[in-house]
Amino acid sequence: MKIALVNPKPLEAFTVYGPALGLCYLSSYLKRQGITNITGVDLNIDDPAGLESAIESSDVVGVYCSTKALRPALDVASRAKRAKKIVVMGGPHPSVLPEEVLASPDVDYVILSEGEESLLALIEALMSGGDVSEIDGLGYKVEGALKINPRTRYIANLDTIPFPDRDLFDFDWTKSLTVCATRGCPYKCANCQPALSLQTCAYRTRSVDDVVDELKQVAVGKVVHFVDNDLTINRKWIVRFCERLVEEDLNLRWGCQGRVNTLNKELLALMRKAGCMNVGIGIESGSQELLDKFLRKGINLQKAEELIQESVEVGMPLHGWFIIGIPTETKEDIEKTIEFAQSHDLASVGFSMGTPWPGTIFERVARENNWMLTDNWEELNEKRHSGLRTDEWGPEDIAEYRARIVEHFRARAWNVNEDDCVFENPRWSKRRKKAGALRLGMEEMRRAVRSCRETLFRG
Ligand code: B12
Ligand code: SF4
Repeated sequence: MKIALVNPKPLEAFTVYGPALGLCYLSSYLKRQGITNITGVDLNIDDPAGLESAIESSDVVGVYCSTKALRPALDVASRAKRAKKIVVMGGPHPSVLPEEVLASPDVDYVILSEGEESLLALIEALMSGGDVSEIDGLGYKVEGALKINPRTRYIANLDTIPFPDRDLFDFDWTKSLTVCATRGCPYKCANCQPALSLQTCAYRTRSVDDVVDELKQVAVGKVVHFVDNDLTINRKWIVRFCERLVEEDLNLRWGCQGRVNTLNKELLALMRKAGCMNVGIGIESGSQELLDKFLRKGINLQKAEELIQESVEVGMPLHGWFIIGIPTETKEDIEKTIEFAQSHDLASVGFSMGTPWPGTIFERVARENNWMLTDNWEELNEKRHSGLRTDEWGPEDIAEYRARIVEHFRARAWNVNEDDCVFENPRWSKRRKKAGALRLGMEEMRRAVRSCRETLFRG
C-alpha cells in the first residue's frame, strides 16, 4: 500500500523551522513494520505541483490538521477524494473535534491524538480487508453515520518508537532541528487542556540514552529545538539529561520550554552548562488571582520574580510568555500583566491575545457567556487580535493595549518584532556578548536564540 503524508500550509504563513515531526514519526513507525512506500509533501516548503503527483501515486493520503490549517487540510482531502483515494486526518484539530472533520465527505477516517499505533492498525486493516471498528482512537463512517472510538491507550514506552523519519521532507537547508523527548502534559491550563492532541496524553519521557543517541545521530552542527510542552517536568530526568550532555561533550546548543514551578537556580545553571540557550516560561498573567482561579496555571508570581532574578545570576536567558484578553480578566488585570512583563529582567517577552482554541476551558467559558466573536476558526489569530468581547473589554481595547506594549518596548530600545508581538531585551544582548560562553559568533548566537525562542511555541 502506498501512502502520502501531507502537511498543509495554513492560510497565514508561519515561519517554519523544521518538519512536521508528527508525520515523521508516523512514517518511521510504518516503515519499521514494512510499509515503506511513503511520500511526504510539506506545502510550506515544497512546490505545490508535487502534491498532485504524490496523491496520484498513493492509495492512502494522511493529512496533518491544526485548527489554523483546517481549510487547507480539507482542500488537500478534497483533491485526494477527487482522485478516489482513502483520506485519513490527524493532529490537533481532529483530535479535539473529530466529528466536525469526519463530517466532511472528503474525509474517510480521523485519528485522535497519538497516531502511530492506530494508523498502523488502520493501514493493516485496509490491506487485509479487516474490521476497523475496534481500532483505538479511530473515527470512521458506517453507511454515512459517524463513529468515534475514544482514545484509551497511549504508547507506554516511548523508546519503542523509532526515531522520526527526517528524510520524509527536505529540511537539509535549515540549521535547526526539532526533537521531541517527552509526550503529554500533567497540567490542565485553561488556555490549553484538554484540547490539544499530545497534551491530552499521560506524561511520559523517553530514556535519556534514547534521546542522546538520536542527538548524536542528527544534531551535530544544528541548533536543537525541543518541541516538548515542558522538558523540565521530571526533575530527575532533566538533571540526568543535562549531566549526560556535559559528560558526552556534544557541544550542543538547544532551547526548550520550562515552567516557573519546575525550574530553579541550580537547574538553570546546569542547563546552561549543558548548552541550553533559552528557556520559555508561560507566566501568562500579572494577576495571581486570574492565574489561580481561571487559568489554573499552578504557578506563583513571586516565584516567577525570583526565578527571573536567578536566571540573571546564572546567565540563562528566559523568554516570558504573556496573554492579554483572557475570559474573566479585568482591565486592571491586563495592566498588571503589562507591568509585570515590562518591569522584570526577562531576556525576551512575547504576548498573545487570548484565543479560544477549540476544546479549551477558554472556549467553553467564552461560549457560555456569549463572548465569542466568531465561530470561524480561521479568524482566530492569537498574535494579532482578540476573538472575544467580554463585559469588560472588546477587541478594540485589546488592540489598544497591544499598540501600547509595542510602543513601550520600542521607546526603550528593545528589539521589536511587531508582527509576532515579541520583544528582546537589550540588556540581555550585552550579557550574552559578555558571556560568549557558547563559543558562537554573535550573529550566529543571535539567530540561534531567536529561532529557538520562536520555534519553542508556548507549551
Ligand atoms: C513545533 C510547533 C509549532 C511550529 C511548527 C514547526 C514544525 N513544523 O514543527 C510553529 C512554530 C511553526 C508552530 C506554529 C503554530 N502553532 Co504550533 N506547535 C508546535 C508544538 C510545540 C509541537 C508540535 C510537534 O512537533 N509535536 C510533536 C509531535 C510528535 O506530535 P503531533 O504533531 O501532535 O503529532 C502526533 C499526533 O498529533 C498525530 N498526528 C499528527 N499528524 C497526523 C496526521 C495523520 C494522518 C494522523 C493519522 C495522525 C497525526 O500523530 C503524531 C504522532 O503521535 C505543538 C505543541 C505540542 N506539544 O504538540 C504546538 C501546537 C501544535 N501549535 C499550536 C498553535 C496554536 C500554533 C499557531 C496557531 C500559533 C500562532 N503563532 O498563532 C501556529 C499555527 C501553525 C500551523 N501550522 O497551524 C497549537 C495547535 C492548536 C490547534 N487546535 O490547532 C499547539 C497544539 C500548541 C498549543 N498548546 O496550543 N507550531
Ligand atoms: S499550557 Fe503547557 S503546561 Fe499548560 S496544559 Fe498546555 S501544555 Fe500543559
